Amino acid sequence: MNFIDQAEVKVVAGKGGDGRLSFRHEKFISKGGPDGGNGGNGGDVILLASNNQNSLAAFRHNKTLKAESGQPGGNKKKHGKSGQDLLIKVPIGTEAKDALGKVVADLTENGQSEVVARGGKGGFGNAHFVSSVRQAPNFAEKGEPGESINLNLELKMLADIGLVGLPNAGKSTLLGAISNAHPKIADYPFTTLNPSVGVVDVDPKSSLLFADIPGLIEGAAEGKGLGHDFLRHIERTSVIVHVVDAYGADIANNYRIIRSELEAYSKQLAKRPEIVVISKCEGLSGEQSSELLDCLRPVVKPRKTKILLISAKSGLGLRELILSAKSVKDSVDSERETSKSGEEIFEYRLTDNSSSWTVEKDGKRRYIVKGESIKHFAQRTDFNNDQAIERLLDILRKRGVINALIKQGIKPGDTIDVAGKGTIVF
Ligand SMILES: Nc1nc2c(ncn2[C@@H]2O[C@H](COP(=O)(O)OP(=O)(O)OP(=O)(O)O)[C@@H](O)[C@H]2O)c(=O)[nH]1
Ligand SMILES: [Mg+2]
Repeated sequence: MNFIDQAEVKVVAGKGGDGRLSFRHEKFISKGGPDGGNGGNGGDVILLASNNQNSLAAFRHNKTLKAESGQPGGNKKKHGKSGQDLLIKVPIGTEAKDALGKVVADLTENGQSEVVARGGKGGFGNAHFVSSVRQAPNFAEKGEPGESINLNLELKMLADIGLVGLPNAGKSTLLGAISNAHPKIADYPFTTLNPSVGVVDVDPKSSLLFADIPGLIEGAAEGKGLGHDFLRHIERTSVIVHVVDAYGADIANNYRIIRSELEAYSKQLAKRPEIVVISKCEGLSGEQSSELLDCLRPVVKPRKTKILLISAKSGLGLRELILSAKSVKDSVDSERETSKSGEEIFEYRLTDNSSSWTVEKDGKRRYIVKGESIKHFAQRTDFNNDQAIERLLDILRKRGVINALIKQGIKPGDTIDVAGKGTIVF
C-alpha cells in the first residue's frame, strides 16, 4: 500500500466582523442614540480525526484552508452573524506541527478534534459602549483578525506491530502470510520500497495492524541503503517484531546490526518491547534449530526478548507469534494509559498566563507594551479614533500598565507601542 503521509497546508481562521458605528435615525431627530451592533466572531479551523480518511492526499491540491469570517454589526443593534467553523477531516494518527516544529494537534482517536486556528472575535458596536458617562460613543471596535498558521501534517500509521530486519529477511512474506495485505516479495534486497500495513485477525473480536517497512542495513542512519527515515512509520507501534533470516551467515551479528540502527534512530523506539523471529525455518532439523537459538540467545538475552522459529511458507510458529504480539501489545497499551493523565496537567499550566504583560523602554521617548491579552484589545482598536484610543488607555490603566509606564518615567508626548498593533501618544 502506497500512501501519502505528509502535507503542508496553510489554515486561516475567520476574521471577526467589525462593530458598527451608527446612530438611530428618527423622523424628527437628526441624531438619535447610538445603535451600532457587534460584529460576529470568525470561524475556527478545526482538525477532526475520522476513520473515513486514510491519507493526506486531499491536501496536495488544497493548500489554503479558510474558515468563514464574521459579518459586521448592523444598525438597530443588529449583531453580525458568526462565521462557520471549518472542519477538516484527517486520518486517525495525523499529527500537525507548526513551522517551528511544535505539535499543535495529535489526533489518535476517531472523532477527536483540535482547534488549530482560532477565529477573531467580533468587534463591539458603539451601542455596547453606552454608559452613564459616555452617552454617545462615537467609536466602534474592529474585528480581530483570525489566526493563520502554516501546518505540516504528518500521518504516522498507527500500526500496532512494526516488522524490522535486514533486506531479504522475509518481512513482507511474513506480512503476506498472516494478514490481508499482498506486499511485493522477491529474492533480492530492497524489494519493499514503501511501507505497507496489513490487518492480522487474532480472534473474531480483535485484530492487530502490522507494518512492513523497507529493510535496514548497517549504516542506514548515515543514509546507507534506503536510509532509516521510514522508521517513523513504526515509531508508535507497541511492539517490534525483529525478523532474522535463518540462512544468514552470522545471525547474531545480523541481529546486532539492526539493534544499533534502531538505537541510532531513536532511543525511545529502541526501548520498545521486541519479539525476535527466525524466519524460513520450515526445512530445518531439530538440531539446526537449536543451533540457531543458541547463537542468538546470548545477544538477545539482555533484552528479555522472546525468540520464535517461524516459517511464512509452512505456517510454522505463526499462530504463536500472533498471540505473543497481542499479549505484549496489550500490556504496553495499559502502561501507556496509566501514564497519560500526568501529561495533561503539564499542558494546562503552559497556557495559563495569558493575562500577563510587560513594559519596556525603547529609546528616549518610546515605550513598548507586550502581552497576549493586551494584544487582543489592541488589534480591535481603531487607532484613528480618539474615543477608541481613550478606551484602550482605560483598559491599560485598569491593568496597571499606565502606572508601570509612569514608574519608568513616561512623559506627555512620549509614544506607546501597544503590542505592535498601533501607537498612542501619551
Ligand atoms: N523458504 C522460505 N523462504 C522464504 C520465507 N519467507 C520469505 N522467504 C523468501 O525470502 C525472500 C525475501 O522475502 P521478502 O519477504 O521479500 O523479504 P523482505 O524482508 O521483505 O525483503 P526487503 O523488502 O527487500 O527488505 C523471498 O525470496 C521469499 O520467498 C520462508 O518462510 N521460507
Ligand atoms: Mg519486503
